Order: sequence, then structure tokens, then C-alpha cells
Amino acid sequence: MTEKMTSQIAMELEDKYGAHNYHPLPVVLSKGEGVYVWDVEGKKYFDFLSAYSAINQGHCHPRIVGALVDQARTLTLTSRAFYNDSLGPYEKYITEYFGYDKMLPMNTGAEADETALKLCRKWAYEKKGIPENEAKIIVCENNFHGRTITIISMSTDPLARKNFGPFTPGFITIPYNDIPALEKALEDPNVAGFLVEPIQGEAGVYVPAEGYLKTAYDLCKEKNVLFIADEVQTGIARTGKLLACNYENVRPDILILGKALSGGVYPVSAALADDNIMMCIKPGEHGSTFGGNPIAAKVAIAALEVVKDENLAQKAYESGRIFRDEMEAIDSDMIEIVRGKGLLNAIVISPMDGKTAWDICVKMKDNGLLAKPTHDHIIRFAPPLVISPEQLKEAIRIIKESILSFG
Ligand code: IF1
Repeated sequence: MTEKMTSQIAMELEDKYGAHNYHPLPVVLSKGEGVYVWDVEGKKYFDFLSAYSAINQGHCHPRIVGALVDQARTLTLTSRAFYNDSLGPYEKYITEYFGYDKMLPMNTGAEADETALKLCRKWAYEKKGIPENEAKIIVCENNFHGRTITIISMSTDPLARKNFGPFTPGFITIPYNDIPALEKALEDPNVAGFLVEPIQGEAGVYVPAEGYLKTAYDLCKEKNVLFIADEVQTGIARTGKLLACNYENVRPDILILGKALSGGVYPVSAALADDNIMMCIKPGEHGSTFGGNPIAAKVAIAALEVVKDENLAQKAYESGRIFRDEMEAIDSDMIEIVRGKGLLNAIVISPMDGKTAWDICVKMKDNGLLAKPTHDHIIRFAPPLVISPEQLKEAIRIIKESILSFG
């Protein structure tokens, strides 16, 4: 290709040759550093999506990219048919970091969720004594756990499911943030697990009532049911603690991580659990060609080190406070509610004069800040956690100005 790349050309190419499974904001990015990204024409933006919380450590963090490059020059992939000298140290590091006996490495969030579901079912038959093929897993309305057939079988979003059936059986759906519904569902003796997002991201950053996770955990324990936390989006300091479950001192039986586990430089995910659960899976029963590869191992260690060394949980906690206070102080009838924890926040927009959340996002883009609407009327704000107080102030100014330009 000799033609000079422009945003227009890039969008036309995607439109012509790519499946139309997304509806992106019309901006074409070609560079990132810290909290900023640049488009093809050189315009600079605050990234307030952070690739859906994969970029908690900031774009192209030198330590993480350094780990990637070093390992890429040495050994990239062996498969798990052989040992490699990076995986063991990574497994030791991450299990000590989060406090579990063992981990199982995968690549995407959906794969780690699938892993947790398989672990839960195995445990149900081999430890809990549920009759074969009878195990059930409780899930919540408006959940988001990924895009595979089994995962969309748990979904209540018509868009995610329509014409993708038949679906995987074995799930019980209850409303989120509803303890009596959980209590009732747990009466079924064939329930093996409860899979939950500590904050529902896709649902619109829906924060459950204080105490919900702890009470849910205790109820699961009473019934010998595994409490499985999908912290793919909420984990790794995003919500102001290392894990969102830490707010209620809940230690999930199975912990699912992805996204920021690599700082967004490589697909890395994992399921963590203790031996009584993890050892239910034997050689040949689960795995992945790329899971646990040496690059992923080195990248994940670096990404987790950055979270600790740069105190990102505390930073997210403090910046989040400021962000929500400042958003609540904006005097606009378009702002219905501000909610979130740490730097996982959302504003619910009430449309005015035909102007919607999409229009605000387009205006913010023009003013140099990228965020994405979800469910038409909600805007998610999730900048990299490395954002400095000065940068946060400037970003807040842009958001304010953009919203107030509509009245
Ligand atoms: C897309 C949302 C975010 C997740 C949780 C597992 C996965 C995700 C809690 C699967 C993925 C994504 C994927 C992304 C949009 C996105 C998202 F808007 F859909 F809800 F982050 F807010 N568990 N979330 O949030 O991880 O397999 O994608 O690695 O474009 O679908 P994955």
C-alpha cells in the first residue's frame, strides 16, 4: 500500500472488508501513551474507555511493553505439550498476589469464564456429589460475561442471543442485587455455583447495594455452592481496590480475571481457585494453545507489578471520588444519575431536545475526550488509573463543557 492512511480510508476499509459486528465512534486511533491516544490526523484525546478497562496501567506502559519485547525476542510459544521457563514463575507470582492455591491460564475473558463454569461443574460432580448432567449454575439478569455460545446462553440481552440458539442448558437466572431471589434459587440441591459480576459493567455500571456480595457469599457457603466472581472488568484496581470483592472482604471460590491482567498489551486471562476445586481438572480435560505462553506470563507479571508499584488501587479510589463529586456538581438537566466505584463510573443521561448520550460522546470527541455510550442513555467513564490530578481536572473540564453545550 502506497496510499497515505487517513481516518476516512481506515473506516472505509473496515466497512468494506470487516464484519459489521461493531458500531464504533468515528475516530481512528494510531498511537497511545498513558492516558492519551492520538488519531491518524494527530489529534490527541483523553481515553476514557481504556479498552473497556484493559488499559488500567495506561497505554503502552514501558515496563509492560518492555517485558513483551524482551520475551518476544527469546521464546513466544511452546504450547503446553512442553514446559516453559516463564509459566511456573508467573503461576507462583499470581497465586501469591491474589491468595489462591492455583491458577489456570487462558487468553480472553470469555475463555476464563468458560473455564470457571467447567471447573464448577467438575467440582459439582466429583466433590459435591450432584448427579451427572444435573448441575445448575445461578446467574444474574443483565449479566455480561462474553460472547461464546455457552456464555450467551446465560445472557438476558435479546441482541446477544437472537438467532444464535440452541443454547446451553444448566443455568438459573435471577435478578441482580436481589438476595431473596438468590435464597430461593439456592433451595435447589443441584445448584453448584453462583456466577456474579461485583459491579455489572455492560448493564451500565450497576453497583449493587452495600453488603450484597457478602450476604450472597455467606448464603452460598451455607449451601455448599461455589461463589464465582467475574472480575474481568472490575478487577486489577479498577474500582479502587485490587478486586471489587475486597470492598466486602469476600474471597471468591473461583476468581476470573482478564483485560488489565496484561495492561492491554496482549490477551491474558486466568481462573484462580484452591486445590479442592482446581485439582478436579485432570490432564486433557481443558486447555488452550496460547494459554500460559511465555509472553503472556512475562507481560502479566509486569502488569501486576505496575499495579502495586504505582499504587493504582489507591489512585483509582481517590480519583474516582473527585470524578463523581465533580460530575454531580454539573448543573445540567441531562444528568440523571452519576454512579460507580473507583474509576469505573457512568452517567445516566436524560435526552434533551433530541440530544442523546451518543451526541454528548461525539461532542466530547470533538473536544478531545473519548468515551462510549452503552444502552443508548448511559455513558461509561473509565480512564486509565494512572491519570494524574491535573489530567483529571482537564478531562473533567472537557466533559463539563461538552454536556453544558447542550444545555
Ligand atoms: C466487547 C461490555 C465492557 C466482561 C466481563 C467477561 C468479558 C467481559 C465482566 C469477556 C467483556 C467487554 C467486551 C467488549 C465490550 C465489553 C464490555 F460493554 F460489553 F460490557 F467491558 F463493559 N466478563 N467485556 O466485561 O471478555 O472475552 O471480551 O476478553 O467488545 O464485546 P473478552
